[in-house]
Amino acid sequence: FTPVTPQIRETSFIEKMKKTNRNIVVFYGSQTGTAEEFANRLAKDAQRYGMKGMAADPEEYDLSELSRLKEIPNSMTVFCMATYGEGDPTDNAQEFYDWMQGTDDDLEGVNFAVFGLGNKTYEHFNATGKYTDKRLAELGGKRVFDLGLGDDDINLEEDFISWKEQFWPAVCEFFGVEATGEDSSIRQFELVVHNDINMNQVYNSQLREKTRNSEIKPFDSKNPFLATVTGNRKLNKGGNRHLMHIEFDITDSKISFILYCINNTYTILLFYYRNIILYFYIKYNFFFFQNLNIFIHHLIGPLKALYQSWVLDSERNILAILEDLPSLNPPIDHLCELLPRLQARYYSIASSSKVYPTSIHICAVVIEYTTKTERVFKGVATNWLKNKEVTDNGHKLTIPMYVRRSQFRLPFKPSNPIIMIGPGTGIAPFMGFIRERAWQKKQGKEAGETILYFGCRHKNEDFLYQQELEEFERAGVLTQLNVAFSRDQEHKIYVQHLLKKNKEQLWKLIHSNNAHIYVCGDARNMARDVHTAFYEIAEEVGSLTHTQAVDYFKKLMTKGRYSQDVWS
Ligand code: 2AM
Repeated sequence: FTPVTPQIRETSFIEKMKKTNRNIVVFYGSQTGTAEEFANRLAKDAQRYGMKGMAADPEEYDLSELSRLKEIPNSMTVFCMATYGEGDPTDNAQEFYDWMQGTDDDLEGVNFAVFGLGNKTYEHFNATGKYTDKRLAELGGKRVFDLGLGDDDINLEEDFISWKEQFWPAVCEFFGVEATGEDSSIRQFELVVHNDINMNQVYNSQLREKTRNSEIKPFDSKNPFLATVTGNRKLNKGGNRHLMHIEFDITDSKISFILYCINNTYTILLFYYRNIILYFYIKYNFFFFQNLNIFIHHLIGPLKALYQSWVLDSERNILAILEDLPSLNPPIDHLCELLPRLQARYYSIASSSKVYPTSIHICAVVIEYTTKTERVFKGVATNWLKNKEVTDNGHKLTIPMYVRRSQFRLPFKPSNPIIMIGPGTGIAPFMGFIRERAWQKKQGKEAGETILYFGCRHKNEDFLYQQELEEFERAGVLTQLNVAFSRDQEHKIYVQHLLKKNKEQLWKLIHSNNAHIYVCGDARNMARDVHTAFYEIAEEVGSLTHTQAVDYFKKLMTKGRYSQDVWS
């Protein structure tokens, strides 16, 4: 498949819009691709209303030109902005975000709308979308339609569609235009049959190392480092799951990890490219379900409940839909357009750059289960990683990756006590923390109390890094190792139950000794229940009211003394 229009680099979006005769630009702050996909859909929708749109990565354009948008008649800009981590913008929107904070440009005459992508299980729900909407208005921009707040915890796709359904009529009214009623027919791809082709020139999904023209620029999502896999082992002893520990060699990468990683953990990112999508499509039988909306939203119209149960709850991916609805027979070029780009995956780093400066370790659980329609669902990234065996026959297996900075880091002063809570693979960053504390101790620094709360199903099955943890405890690096085995007895024992048991000690560490709390793992249940346990401790031992307790931990968070690295 060949893209219809060749890519031309142009950093002025205004010039590009003028040259290509467009009047709507949809910028996306996207980390995992959803905001990017929404932006593409909005840009495409525009032609239904006789307008012409383009989606754009803010990192690739000079956003300080925003005030010039009014040079284009009947123009507007839309921002699809995802919020990440502790209310942060995505990497590709960081520069734009900084610009908004610092600028006093006059945006009078610039028409805009914002759709935010967030998740209610996180404290700073949609902070970036809210800020963008507020700031553009403060600078004098004209809000054409109200801010949309998508919640990924429930159904982000539905939130987006509902917003979009009201957004376009508002835009039409604003510009005094009417819908043409025609669906877009412009294709991004076209099917070309090549009869005579040199197979050596066919992309076979192997990434080749690019010659880097700048030694200073760090590796990033658009320019990943190809790291060699130097270790891959199963961590659990039994059970039918596969928990893995993988090691990558980053020698020669000059990765900033080595330069900046003082007391920091990092999040590692692995990813793929669009080109191998069909390969995965066949091999792994996977797909993001949201994209199917484009297909079947028209089919089922208002029957959202049916969509929820037949597609989402039954986890039917594109392949399953095509199998189960044989009358759906989309042309392959159209299908290609609907397939989302494979996205980068983030993992917490389980190693410390102090101890292993040239390697990075991660720990992850391989996703595999049977869906309601009796199909086997295999997580793409974890199954891909699982099969990355270390071979010594001279053929090196590599993985494209880069490292991004994370807020999740050890306290600046090694003497501060730390309380780490990480059940399951939530242990990963703490292995890095503990190794770093061991290193600090060896350097003669006075390390404060180092307390770990880990949880797993069975002592003899999935007690990850058991041997290492017990050795750290014996050596006095880990001053307390608490493990909750949830299924070794009749009733469940979870990390928060153990926290409650040690409430006096914990409250003293937090309230009087300046302890830092870290929570890593499942966001939806564990992180919330742990939070509640801390409220109860503050109420029971510290005699605070519930409101005071909530306030107390909110303050700890803003001071960076209660950090979470959680996922749902
Ligand atoms: P379970 O699967 O037996 O319910 C790592 O996944 C560990 O976290 C498992 O032992 C799991 O127990 C436990 N876990 C599940 N839900 C939890 C929750 N809400 N809070 C804390 N731990 C939880």
